[in-house]
Amino acid sequence: MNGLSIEQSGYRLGTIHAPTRLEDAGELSFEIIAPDGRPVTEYEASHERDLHLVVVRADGAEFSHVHPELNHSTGTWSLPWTWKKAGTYRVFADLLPADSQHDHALTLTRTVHVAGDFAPQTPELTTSDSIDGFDATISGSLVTGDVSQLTIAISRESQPVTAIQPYLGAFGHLVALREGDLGYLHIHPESESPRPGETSGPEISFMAHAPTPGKYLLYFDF
Ligand SMILES: [Cu+2]
Repeated sequence: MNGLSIEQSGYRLGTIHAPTRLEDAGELSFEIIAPDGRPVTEYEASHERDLHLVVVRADGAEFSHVHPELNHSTGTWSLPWTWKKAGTYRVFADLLPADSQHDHALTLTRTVHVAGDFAPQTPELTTSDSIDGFDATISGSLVTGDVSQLTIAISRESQPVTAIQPYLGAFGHLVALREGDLGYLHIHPESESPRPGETSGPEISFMAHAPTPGKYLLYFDF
């Protein structure tokens, strides 16, 4: 299972610097430290970005998938940041150092605490959700220890949405975390990479591998 450690293959996620109080507008920054102790400055892009940052509150109720900027001379990644809710967060950095021998991304993670009133939530088991007038419904079942197909259908005002545009080199990005330890699942889109000008919809399919029984938190960007 990926995404359970600060370190993977000798690469390490350094200290996360971020605002310490709720609603303070500041910056979140960090470095990826190479096995030789220096910050990594060269990366290999995947899904059009050198690094994908996922920030999730430990109860699953807060989620963001963002793309910080790299200072190429210092190796520091940063982006404007404001904490909106208190609690304990897990920060995941998904990246592939250019000089590594690996052909798949590393997922490094750290815990960050945000002080304030915190009432943990229990995400409901549901197969649908809505945002900005779009409805998403997921079908398919995760099968323990096997690869399962998950399909997400997007509609708007009960009409199927058939003009989904590519975003970061795919028609959608699914992040799946195991409830309990927030282990980070490998998810692959089922379709080929979009060609220029190509659109898709209303269904986007993924292949997911769930190593253990239990509940999984799924987040879909499109
Ligand atoms: Cu990303």
